[in-house]
Amino acid sequence: MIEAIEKNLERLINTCEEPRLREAMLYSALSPGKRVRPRLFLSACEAAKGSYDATALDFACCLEMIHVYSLIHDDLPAMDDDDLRRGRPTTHKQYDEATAILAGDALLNHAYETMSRLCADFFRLRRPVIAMAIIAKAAGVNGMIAGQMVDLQSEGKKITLDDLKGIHRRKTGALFTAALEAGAILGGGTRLFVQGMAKLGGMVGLAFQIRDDILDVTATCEQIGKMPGSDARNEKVTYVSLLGLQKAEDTYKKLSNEALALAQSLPCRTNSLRDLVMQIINREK
Ligand code: GRG
Repeated sequence: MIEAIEKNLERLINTCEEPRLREAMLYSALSPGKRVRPRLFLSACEAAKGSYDATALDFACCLEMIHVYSLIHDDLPAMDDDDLRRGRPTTHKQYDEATAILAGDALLNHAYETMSRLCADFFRLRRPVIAMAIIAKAAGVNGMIAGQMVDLQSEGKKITLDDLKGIHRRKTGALFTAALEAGAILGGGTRLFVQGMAKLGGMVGLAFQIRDDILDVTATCEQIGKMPGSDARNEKVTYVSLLGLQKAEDTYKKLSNEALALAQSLPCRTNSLRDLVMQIINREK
């Protein structure tokens, strides 16, 4: 699945005709990421329909392009100012700030251009339109972008666990939820199935983010492909800084078990989603 996602990402980005822009987009998108969001999308589609097709693969790559844009912009000096991502220099370090901003903008726009083309091709079917609307909302002004705004505003401030959950829900959880919800919709899942998937996405997204908070203090640079300790350097409140490492681990384990139980209770047509949730939960990088 990862190979298919990466090949298709390359194909979609290669339609960009401007050489420097295309190179920076390819550099950022094809660097070794885990491809969690597109895999969740395709697994949800498989869970509903038994398989995925070329349209679903394009949709999944759009989610990854939106995610990569958010990483490029998050790493910029105006935001988290990071030098390393996925074990390589960040896009503004490899190129320059202007190119990184444009590569991020270009990936975001290319995602919507691609999804709207798919919707137009399927104009008699509502499912792709609904899937695109769900992804757009999750990435948008009340989703990931809002989460990032509040996250930046909260640096160095005292916030509560509920505030932190709100940041994680929008900054990280929104795209996870959208991946499973939109994938299940494109796969033709029933309303109840889609609701279950959305709930699972929220749980996996929060668990993933708590794990990220933990890895930032326990992992090595080689393991996570970026400098550990960046949360403390940026004075970010995290599960670890609020609860301490042990309680953060306990919360993470509890939430992971609940997510796994939910994944097991959903009537999936294939095992790929359950296996992927297990992999995400047990991740070491
Ligand atoms: C710039 C609008 C805007 C949003 C930025 C994604 C994000 C929001 C910031 C990245 C910083 C961060 C720690 C976000 C939490 C989500 C997260 C853990 C992102 C990294 O995702 P992975 O681990 O990365 O899936 P790979 O490289 O594997 O794709």
